[in-house]
Amino acid sequence: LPDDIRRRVQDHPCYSEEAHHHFARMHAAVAPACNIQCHYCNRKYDCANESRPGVVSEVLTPEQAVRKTLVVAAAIPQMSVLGIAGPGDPLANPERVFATFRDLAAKAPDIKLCVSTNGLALPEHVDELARHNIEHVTITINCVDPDIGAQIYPWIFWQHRRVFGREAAAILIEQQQKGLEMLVARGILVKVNSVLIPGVNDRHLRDVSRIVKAKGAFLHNVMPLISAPEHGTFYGLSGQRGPTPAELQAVQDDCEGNMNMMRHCRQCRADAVGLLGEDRGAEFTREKIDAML
Ligand code: CLF
Ligand code: SF4
Repeated sequence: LPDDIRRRVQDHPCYSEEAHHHFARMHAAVAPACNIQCHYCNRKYDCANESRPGVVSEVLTPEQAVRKTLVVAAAIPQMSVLGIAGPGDPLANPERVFATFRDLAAKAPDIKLCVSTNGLALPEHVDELARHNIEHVTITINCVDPDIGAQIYPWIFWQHRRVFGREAAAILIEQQQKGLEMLVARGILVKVNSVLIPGVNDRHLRDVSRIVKAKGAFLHNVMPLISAPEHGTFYGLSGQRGPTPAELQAVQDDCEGNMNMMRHCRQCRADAVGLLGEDRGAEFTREKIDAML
């Protein structure tokens, strides 16, 4: 890796397999609203584009989020990254997200800031992300074909109206690809998450991987659809199952020829705290933080 990229990934637990043994991240759940509907989301749970969909995170105000981050950073010295990944879409809540970033950058400038989005509102926010020195952005890209997208996204909210079906998917795909290109042009590292949905996009993710790599994405993370009943099912389509571990690995292997694959994702909660795979969120509830201060 070139030196400047190495410097940027060496303490980010998601962007470097090696770093995840040594560095922790926390998520601040400051983003409740969403601007699209994914079939795999029932809105009661965290955004499944980045997070574990079966859990409900406590939404914080930006002020509460900054306080929590400072408390966690003092308690967990390996905590290097503050990510915002839900419970809805961060860029559907831009005031809350950027207020959090602004305040945190002033109080704890060493903490890296990270954000994950479905991409619909990304192009209009790229400049502001760059101004806040965000060096890591994840876009969830499940397809590059609107016919496949129409099976994943029943609607989007776009320019003050609801748009449905293939037209909605085409707009979402266009915004995602444009956002990706704009981020790469500004030197921001982009990770692409794809939710593997058997029978819907399993054969298509190789094309997604090839295209996002060609546009300069740094890393591709193919995650399994979690469709156990307690996590919500594939809403609108009955009987949709998640992939088996073997199916997931086959698709990851298939994409690998095209680009760096992330294989250590733990599908974190929108309020996760700690090393990947470890969740210390219960130690830092709002009540406990209030009691500590
Ligand atoms: Fe969070 Fe995501 Fe940033 Fe990481 S998580 S916003 S890039 S700091 Fe990481 Fe968790 Fe997988 Fe996400 S393991 S769900 S990839
Ligand atoms: Fe749900 Fe996330 Fe999809 Fe929005 S982007 S509908 S919060 S899974």
